[in-house]
Amino acid sequence: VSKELPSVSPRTKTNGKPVFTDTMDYVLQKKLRVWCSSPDATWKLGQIQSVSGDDVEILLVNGEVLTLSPDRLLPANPDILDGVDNLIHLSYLNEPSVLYDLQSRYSRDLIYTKAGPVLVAVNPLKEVALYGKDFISQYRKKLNDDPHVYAIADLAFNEMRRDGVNQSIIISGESGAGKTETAKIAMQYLATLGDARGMESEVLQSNAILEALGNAKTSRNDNSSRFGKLTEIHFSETGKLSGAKIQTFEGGSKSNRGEDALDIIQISKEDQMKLFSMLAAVLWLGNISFSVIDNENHVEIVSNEGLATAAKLLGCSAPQLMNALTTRKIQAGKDNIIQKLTLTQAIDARDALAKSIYAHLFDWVVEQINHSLGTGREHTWRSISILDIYGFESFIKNGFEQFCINYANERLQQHFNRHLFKLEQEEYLEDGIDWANVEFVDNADCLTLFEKKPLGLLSLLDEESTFPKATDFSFANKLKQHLRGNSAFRGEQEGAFKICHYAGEVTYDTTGFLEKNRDPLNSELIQLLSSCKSELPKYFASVMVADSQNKSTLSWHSAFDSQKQSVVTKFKAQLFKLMQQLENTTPHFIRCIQPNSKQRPMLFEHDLVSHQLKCCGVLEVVRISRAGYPTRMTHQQFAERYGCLLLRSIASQDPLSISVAVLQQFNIPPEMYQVGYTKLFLRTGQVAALENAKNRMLHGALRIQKNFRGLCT
Ligand code: AOV
Ligand code: MG
Repeated sequence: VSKELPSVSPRTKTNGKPVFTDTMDYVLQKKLRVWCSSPDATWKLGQIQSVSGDDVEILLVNGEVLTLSPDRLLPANPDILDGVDNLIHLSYLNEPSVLYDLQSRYSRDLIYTKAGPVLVAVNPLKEVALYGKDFISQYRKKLNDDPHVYAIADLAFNEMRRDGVNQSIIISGESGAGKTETAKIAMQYLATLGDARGMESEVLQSNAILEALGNAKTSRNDNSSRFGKLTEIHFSETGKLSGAKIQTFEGGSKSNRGEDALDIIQISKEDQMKLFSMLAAVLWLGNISFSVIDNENHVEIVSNEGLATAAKLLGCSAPQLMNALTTRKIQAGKDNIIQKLTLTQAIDARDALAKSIYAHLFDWVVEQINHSLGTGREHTWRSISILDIYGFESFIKNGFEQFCINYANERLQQHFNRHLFKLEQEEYLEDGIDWANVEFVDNADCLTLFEKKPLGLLSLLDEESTFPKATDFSFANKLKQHLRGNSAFRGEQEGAFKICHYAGEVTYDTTGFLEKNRDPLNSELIQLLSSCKSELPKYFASVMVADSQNKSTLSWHSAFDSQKQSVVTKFKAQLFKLMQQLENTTPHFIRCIQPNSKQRPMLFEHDLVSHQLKCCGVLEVVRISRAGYPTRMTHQQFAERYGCLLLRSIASQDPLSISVAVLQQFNIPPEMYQVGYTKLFLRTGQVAALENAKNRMLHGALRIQKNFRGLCT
């Protein structure tokens, strides 16, 4: 956070210079290729045939002829730009052009494309021949410059060694988009690079263990991670792998699947037994059922195997476990009275206990893995962190989980924006050009909406969660009352509210917010765990108490009575810690895209992809670039490509003079380019204009000189 970053303001001024005014006029006038929007929300490619008034006649690729008004058209790129490997090279950066580019690459198994400095990875949903030792060595030796996760990992590694600065690879995208696979591919590259025998497979094995415990099948992904993960790979000063460390972040609910065989090479037999007995306890807890005993809906446990076996595995007596699940102590004056739980309360208590054991068990496994991957073999110097985190979510119905996930994504998006903006500035500054007119979009309003004290979403949620009489409805009303003036907030119908996120508006249903925000584990359950004879439950209880004690100034009884931290407060603290860690690294971004909703290879659904490109901010990066100078060519490259078009010879033959002469000859307006020390920076559309001029001149030349060959490259 302490890093010096440019101030971020929602500036859209362009110093009065037009950025993108007459493109369509130009396209119409020159009868160029266009995208035609059709009623079914797809785009069709065609060539303008004639223009009369508001009627534009277009010949489509399939031979069909359409007549449309210009507002249904967007400029298409010249065909030399078909399937470019960096979207920044497109002269026209509109939605159909970006989709067409990604799709045409995807159909050739080119699943990686750059969007400026960001890597876009479209999930192939099948095996693609892009990985393994040969590819790793190609990227290491710079023999392959196709965009790739390996190239990103290689860049991070080189920058780490060159600058002595920790790096991060931040992977985001929606469920099933390929984040975890991408993270593994990056790890594979880095582990191979590190070249320390044995260690490589250990790092990769840690994924298998965590996936066995932390993944579950969902409708979107057969192997969906239910946790966010930051894997730090440590290196010695000589670039050798020296260790690894894993941190996990909880998003919403956890899966309770534990029956998979675990491949736990690094954990002792004794610890494996502890792990398995806790997994078994969680499963047996799930088998405990209750029966209602009176007309107030109070319950007792149906005497079954579940209770006895779970108690035995936890190391407590069956009556102890039964009391913890069916009663609650309430303080009345100086006395404690025992209150019986209702059926719903008892079921909640049972599930809370199972989930909590599972969550703490997961954290304990992470600790064990970290212990065995710990540094020590080689002296640790710097690290590369790989973040595999849940992406922005927007469903028909959105609840507390989406609220937390999207809040985290707002924070990450801010990091992303600031960094990319900074990079952009740095490149302009390095080449000595005026950069003051780069647009920038900011999500500070939305973050303020979440974090402002005392009148922000998180504070208001916490406040309402402590009122015993509060309901999800009263919470929604409270938000409306206090946040109405905020530009990123909208009140909705009863029990709902809307947030304007960077990736679009999301309506949240407040049902369950208060309950989910309260720590579900009551003191009976913590006390039960602490009185168990088995080692792990006791350990979990001590962790819970330590967690809820703020800097351990409180006795442990008051700790879980009054100082329990809410779920969002803990979530925010975790997120801030993560952001702080990331701020101290040089970030590299990978945005994963799910190509279709059927988990089928070779199928590319435009709507779905386009939505994700917006959500993960790819269009935004592209837009930022468009406001700047997306085309960068060295004077040398530019002179080679367009120098042949010069009609008059010029005095100096150096590339810079040739470039400037070309720009002048074609009357490229001065606000459309900037001449840097080494490169020429061009605004969007300018390369297309030059290409067009070049083609016309070449065709003219062809007519004159039939055997014309290779005058220009
Ligand atoms: P996720 O991590 O983004 O979802 P995964 O990484 O688990 O998604 O990918 C989902 C599935 O897509 C994998 O199980 C593979 O079958 C396939 N896949 C992804 N990337 C590749 C690739 N590069 N090559 C081949 N197959 C791939 V979630 O964890 O649900 O947010 O919570
Ligand atoms: Mg995953």
